[in-house]
Amino acid sequence: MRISTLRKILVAAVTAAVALALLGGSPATAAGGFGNTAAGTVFFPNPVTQTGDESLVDAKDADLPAFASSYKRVTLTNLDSSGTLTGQWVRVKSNTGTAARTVGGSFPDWHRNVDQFEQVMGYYWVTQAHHYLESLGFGSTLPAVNNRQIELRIDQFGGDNSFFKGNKANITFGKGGVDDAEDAEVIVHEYGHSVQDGQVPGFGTNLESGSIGEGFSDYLSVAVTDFVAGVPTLTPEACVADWDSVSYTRGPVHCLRRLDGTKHYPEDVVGEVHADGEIWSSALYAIRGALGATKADRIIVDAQFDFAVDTSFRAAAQATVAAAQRLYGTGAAGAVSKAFSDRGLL
Ligand SMILES: [Ca+2]
Ligand SMILES: [Ca+2]
Ligand SMILES: [Ca+2]
Ligand SMILES: [Zn+2]
Repeated sequence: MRISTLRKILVAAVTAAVALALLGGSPATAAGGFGNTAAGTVFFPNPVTQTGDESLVDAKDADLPAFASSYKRVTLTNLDSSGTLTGQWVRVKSNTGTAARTVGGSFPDWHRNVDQFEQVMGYYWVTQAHHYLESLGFGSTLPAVNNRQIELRIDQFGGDNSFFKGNKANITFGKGGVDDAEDAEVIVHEYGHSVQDGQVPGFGTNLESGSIGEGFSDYLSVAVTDFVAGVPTLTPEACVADWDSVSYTRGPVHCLRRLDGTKHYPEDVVGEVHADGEIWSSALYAIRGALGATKADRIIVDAQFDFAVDTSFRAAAQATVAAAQRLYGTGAAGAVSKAFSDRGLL
């Protein structure tokens, strides 16, 4: 499914998804079972965004001095008591390399040249993505979203690709070019697919619904990294996967895709979900610009409960306008409607 050597494809390995309603997450769901924390080292969200240096290169996974300022010691939350990367919202299930384990209650200060670094990244950023949704009220004032334990396989695929299988709660990260799980925006992109699948099991069965899946996942990757690492950013906020994309984009600014494109429906449709997803993501980004992050993201995520698995752009846009009306009234609905109609989606 590679459309060019310069554009990475996050393959949507859509299978006949069995909707496993894993409400409550893992077998160890007993209340209080995931109350543990441990320190760990991550990129926050990736070294290009953190330094503003678009000239950084993978250098075969070497821990060069140029990366030193990008390592950040953080607290991993929602862990069980095993000392492994097993928690309420994510479990790292890695079949190669040594599985990360705490030493004296903390995960050692691993850097990018060892496999355990990407494992810690995957755990931390999926958990942060879930925290972001909780911070918006999902699971309290709004319905719960993705209330299950996502399973990650880290550095398990030699190609420069990441994807999900089955019910999309099972994500594999590749290690081609920059290891995919060294970039929080790649991690959260894949998590975005699991969010939609959690809301509408099997979501994304045709071109337009699949494009919405890619566009939302790109959008969520920026929304979460903005929330956790803050804005303004040293690289363009609208740029997705600033670090992973150095391996396959020419620059000078490296982006897998962007949220601020000018594509218009239907004339810019090319029939490929990632490319066409930029029409959708730019509408979501415009809603964020008009209403602010919190209101926009409550509307965008809440609307998705009402999407059909094979929704059209138009029907999904209408559902999003309806969510804006329901949550914030006519003014917000008008702003959302304008974002979609400006792009030919309404
Ligand atoms: Ca690495
Ligand atoms: Ca990569
Ligand atoms: Ca970015
Ligand atoms: Zn994707």
